[in-house]
Amino acid sequence: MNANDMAQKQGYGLTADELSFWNDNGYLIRQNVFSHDENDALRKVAEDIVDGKRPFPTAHIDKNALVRDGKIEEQGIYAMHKIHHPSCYVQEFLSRVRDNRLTDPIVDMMGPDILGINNLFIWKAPKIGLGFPWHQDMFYFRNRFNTETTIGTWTAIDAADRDNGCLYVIPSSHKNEIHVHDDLEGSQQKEFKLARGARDEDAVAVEVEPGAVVWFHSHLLHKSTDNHSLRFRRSYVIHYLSAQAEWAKGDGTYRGQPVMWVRGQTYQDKVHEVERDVLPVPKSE
Ligand SMILES: O=C(O)CCC(=O)C(=O)O
Repeated sequence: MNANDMAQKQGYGLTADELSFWNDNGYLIRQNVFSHDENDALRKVAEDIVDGKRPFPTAHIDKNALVRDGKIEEQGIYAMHKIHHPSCYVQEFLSRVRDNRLTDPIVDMMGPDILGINNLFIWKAPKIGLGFPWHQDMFYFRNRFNTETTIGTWTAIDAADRDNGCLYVIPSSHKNEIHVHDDLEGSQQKEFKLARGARDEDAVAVEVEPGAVVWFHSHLLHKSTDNHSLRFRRSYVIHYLSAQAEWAKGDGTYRGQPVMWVRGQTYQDKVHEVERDVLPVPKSE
């Protein structure tokens, strides 16, 4: 039996050392989780969406803020910031969201019943790709869900390093409460706010090869920097929630962004979603 077969048989769950690192630091990195071909296939599907070759809601396609604000002119993937919720409409992305290589570790971190609550394919274009300021994902998610944590996975489609805008994390900051997040001036993506009190001197740069995955706790302070290189820095980010979580407000009749079943059971009186395929793209789009 080769190493891959062994992993399949045993699953991709955490080793005792990984679990201990996760508990202490609030993040975890694994290299070589996805192959070059797997990443390239996803990148191609994302580009087909931008090129209009795949049906996709235009409201979920965000251009780079500098292009959006007319400060520079770029076209196609060079003009892109992200596509939002691709797994709701595109099977290849849904399969990635449900891939055991991402979700087996999450079972060990937060239990067997898992929903997907957000996902985005990010382009950080050469020279103009904008970084994400220090933030904690729970600052955003707590408006929708009552839960101890959500868990993010960040897959490197390209190599990520200090030059092209890799992630930075502050180890153990997942033990912090949620910081105040302040508005920023200038051309920013709509979602960008800055966590007050996060210090660059406490940060670790997460430099990784294509195919690596970073798991991160939703209280973990993290950021990424602008892309100063001539290379793309693409990533696919997915956020997961335990199906034991509850809606922060009301009964979830107003859900905002779609919730997806990923694995395990779901519960009628909690955040609930049944196993289903991708959604049809709304006609008005
Ligand atoms: O990919 C990046 O540059 C940062 C992504 C991020 O911080 C997030 O999705 O929360």
